[in-house]
Amino acid sequence: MYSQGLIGADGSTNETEEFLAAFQARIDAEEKIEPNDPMPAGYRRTLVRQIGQHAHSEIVGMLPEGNWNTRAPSLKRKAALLAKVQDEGGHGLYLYSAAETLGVSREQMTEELISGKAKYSSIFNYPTLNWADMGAVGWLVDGAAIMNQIALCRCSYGPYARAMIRVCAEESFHQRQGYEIMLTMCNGTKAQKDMAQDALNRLWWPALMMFGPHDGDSAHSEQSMKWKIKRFSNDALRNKFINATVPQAEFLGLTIPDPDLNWDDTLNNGAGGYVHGPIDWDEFWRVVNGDGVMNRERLAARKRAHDDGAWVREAALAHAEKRAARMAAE
Ligand code: BYC
Repeated sequence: MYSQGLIGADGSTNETEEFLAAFQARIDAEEKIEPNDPMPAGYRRTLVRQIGQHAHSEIVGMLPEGNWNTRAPSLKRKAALLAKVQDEGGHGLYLYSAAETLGVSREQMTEELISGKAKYSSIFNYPTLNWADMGAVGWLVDGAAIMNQIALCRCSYGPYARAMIRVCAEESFHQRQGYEIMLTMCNGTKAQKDMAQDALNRLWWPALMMFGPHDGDSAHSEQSMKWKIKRFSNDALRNKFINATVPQAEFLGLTIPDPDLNWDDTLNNGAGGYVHGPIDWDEFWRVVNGDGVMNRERLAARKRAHDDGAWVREAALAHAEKRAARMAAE
């Protein structure tokens, strides 16, 4: 059993029906899968893909907000923003570590990011143009991230699920931090409230796109839900997010930029829910495939950071070699 779940050089696997059924039975029984457990190659591949993309999103996600660290309007705002951006870096590191437990190296993942081969969340390819965007990013982007990640705390893969618990605690603080910026601006001057509305107008649709394509167009959802990597479909989470966020916009006195947004009493077993207007999927795929406003700049910034850090990696290696030589001599 333990030798199964391996991928041959030609991409084939040696998985028997019995092996796959035994694995599915563990998933169905809500057992957590741990790094040394046997697992189908497809399960491992899906996790490496998703956790890798998630890690990259956290790391690239530091850039749009890092852009405002030097221009925060007060010391208090600056301290909170710095801490938030550092938290995102920490999330990236937990996630790279979780992916490493599946046999992929951090170097390989980094190479795939800076070469443009790996995906990361589309949302981070939009620019942050003014201070209100810091409020809207915290409120909407971290809000969408939590909606997705709360479900991931129950992911069947143990290291990913455990990483998500701490990430969610921090993201929920980030969301409140963003909402509080929006609240302050909406209670400020007319110009400030207009900035808040403008940020919502620009970031609403990209935030909805964070949840991925509609269920019928989502290549991986069905299998990922069967393996309990995903607990909810893309549309289900998007709808939960809209239902939670519209009342928050109303409290701010802001208008959701969707003329087709409608309440439907019959949804969610009679509890009701919003129905949203059409999402521009052409824009989504353009951004995902590298042609958004900020894609090139984001990758260039990551590459620059990697190149600038070369001396640290070299020094750490030289130190490790010196230490090993000293230990060998003792
Ligand atoms: N952007 O079959 P589907 C954060 C890709 S960071 C780009 O539905 P899946 C934060 C998808 O990868 C938030 N690509 O895929 C950080 C797939 O392509 P491949 C990041 C997207 O995996 C700093 C293809 O489209 N959160 O929280 O079943 C500051 C087909 O999609 C996107 C996560 O990564 C997108 N929006 O479902 C603030 C959460 N959507 O791989 C906040 C973990 C889809 O076949 N990830 N694609 O080439 C997930 O939950 C799932 O991977 C997704 C997509 C729901 C995103």
